[in-house]
Amino acid sequence: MTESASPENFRCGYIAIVGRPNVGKSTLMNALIGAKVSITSRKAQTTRHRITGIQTIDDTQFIYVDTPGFQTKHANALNKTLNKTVANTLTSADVILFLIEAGTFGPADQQVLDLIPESVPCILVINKADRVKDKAVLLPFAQQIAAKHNFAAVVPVSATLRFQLDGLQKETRRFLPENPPEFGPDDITDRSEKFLAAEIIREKVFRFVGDELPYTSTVLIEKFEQEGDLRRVFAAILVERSTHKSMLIGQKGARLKEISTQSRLDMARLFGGPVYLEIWVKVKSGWADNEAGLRAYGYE
Ligand SMILES: Nc1nc2c(ncn2[C@@H]2O[C@H](COP(=O)(O)OP(=O)(O)OP(=O)(O)O)[C@@H](O)[C@H]2O)c(=O)[nH]1
Ligand SMILES: [Mg+2]
Repeated sequence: MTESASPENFRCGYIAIVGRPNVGKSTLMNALIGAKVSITSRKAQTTRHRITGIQTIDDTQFIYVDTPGFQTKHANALNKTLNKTVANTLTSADVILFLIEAGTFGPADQQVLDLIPESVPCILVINKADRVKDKAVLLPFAQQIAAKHNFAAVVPVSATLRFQLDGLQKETRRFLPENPPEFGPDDITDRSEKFLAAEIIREKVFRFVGDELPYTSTVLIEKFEQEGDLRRVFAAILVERSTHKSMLIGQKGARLKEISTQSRLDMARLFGGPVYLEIWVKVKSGWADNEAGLRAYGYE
């Protein structure tokens, strides 16, 4: 063990990633830990759970907590729950990454900023810097936003291009307490493979089905088995109406096939082994006794 990795010097702590929907929180967390544990999409409201992404480098364990985008538009029960998740995550963090998009700061951003407790160090992360052609405008923008809160640092990044992520990590580390690691050196999340499997399928539904499908559709893993390296996953996508079901299944089952294939590939990559996947689409009302559905499967 090197001197810097001795238990006294080891740092470990919780880093909350917050911001309005769609600023790139999940993309950033995945880029930071180098694995895709949190799903992403072009649509707002992709993340619905608190998702932990863990990275251990030398003498530091970063425990990132990705959160749902803070909802300001609709006050339904789902959104209230999502917002509570964000608020709870903030108070238990050692450091907060407050994400915004380069060149944009609106009321939705301000509402998230208002939630951030003064007592927790907060880094202003200006994401999607790659979208700004004229980099000279970034500085005045950063200064203008930096004046709104007592930020511990301001870091422009690009999550997709992995620009400035090491700089962000260095800033973040300064605020982590001296603690021994909480997780194993190879752990990347505290979520189960079963949970991750459901999330991966939900991401494909988001990506391959247009805005017509209500975001309330959900994924249930009915069986998850492992035999040696092989995972067998039996999943159901629950929808509210039969029209939604045909939308998901597509012409001759083509869409469900695509969702299934892409999900299986992602799972195989993340779990590090072959995956057998069956997905059924079920209409929620009485779906438990209605096995009629189209089966899409694959084996590798
Ligand atoms: N150009 C560019 N696009 C990005 C960057 N980071 C994220 N995106 C895109 O922004 C969109 C939203 O990304 P997500 O990571 O799902 O955003 P989020 O903040 O987690 O969204 P919610 O979970 O819905 O709150 C996706 O289409 C990403 O590919 C970036 O650095 N540059
Ligand atoms: Mg997200």
